[in-house]
Amino acid sequence: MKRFFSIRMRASKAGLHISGAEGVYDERDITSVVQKYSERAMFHEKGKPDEVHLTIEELKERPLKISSLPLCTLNTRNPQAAKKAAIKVLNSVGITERAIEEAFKSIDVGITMRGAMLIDIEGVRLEPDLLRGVRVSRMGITESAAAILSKNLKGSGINIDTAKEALILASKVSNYPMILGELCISDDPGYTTGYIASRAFGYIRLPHIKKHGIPHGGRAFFITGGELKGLIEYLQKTPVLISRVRHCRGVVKIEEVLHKKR
Ligand code: PML
Repeated sequence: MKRFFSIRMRASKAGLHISGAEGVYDERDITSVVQKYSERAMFHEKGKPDEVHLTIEELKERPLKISSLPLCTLNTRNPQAAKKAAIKVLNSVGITERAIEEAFKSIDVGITMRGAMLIDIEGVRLEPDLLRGVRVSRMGITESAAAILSKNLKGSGINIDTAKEALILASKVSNYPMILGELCISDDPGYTTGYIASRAFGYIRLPHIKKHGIPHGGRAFFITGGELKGLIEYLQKTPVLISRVRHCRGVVKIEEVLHKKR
């Protein structure tokens, strides 16, 4: 059986999260990934960390193979428009406005969590550790799928690690039936594109969801009835590999997205 390794990095300063990265890789990629992750940890726009944790762990379980979510970018031009679009799309998969507002409000508080919030459709926060959240782990992409994804994203000018890694994470998350949707805003001050994700509409990038220079962000998973323990176990522990890539479109209007509900 082929051996796979989960490689994880998290960097912090004075106990505060600076950056993180995560992937599932072949044994032969370990040294180059460790170098890439170390560089990312040490040269981050949020500053120099005083603690970096790198974990290399062989997976004992064969990874579950899934498809990526289809991807598109909305033509949003400012935070108000991006928030309005997020509410419209997430609302139409059954998430209440109250829950979506709770996610935006918690992100706006400005405490960047290492992991994600879990919010039920009425807006109640359910993650066991409200400061850390739940970090999604053990996800990656096969070499052939990664080549296709890079080619597809190149066409839209977004062949960048940040977008690819977020798509891989969102695809793993949305594969679990209890997840209705996700909202994500980067905590990098210079990265102003966020996204929403759901099985029904795929991965929708939201340019200008925050103003340039804002140093906080966050992730919220909107969940519906089911056992929390099983969900957290899946998010943290189940190894998942993207082995098929769905279509990646360029810039679209919200009407085109809502029209295409699967
Ligand atoms: C993060 O993981 O820090 C957020 C990434 C958001 C990526 C949005 C995109 O460009 O598709």
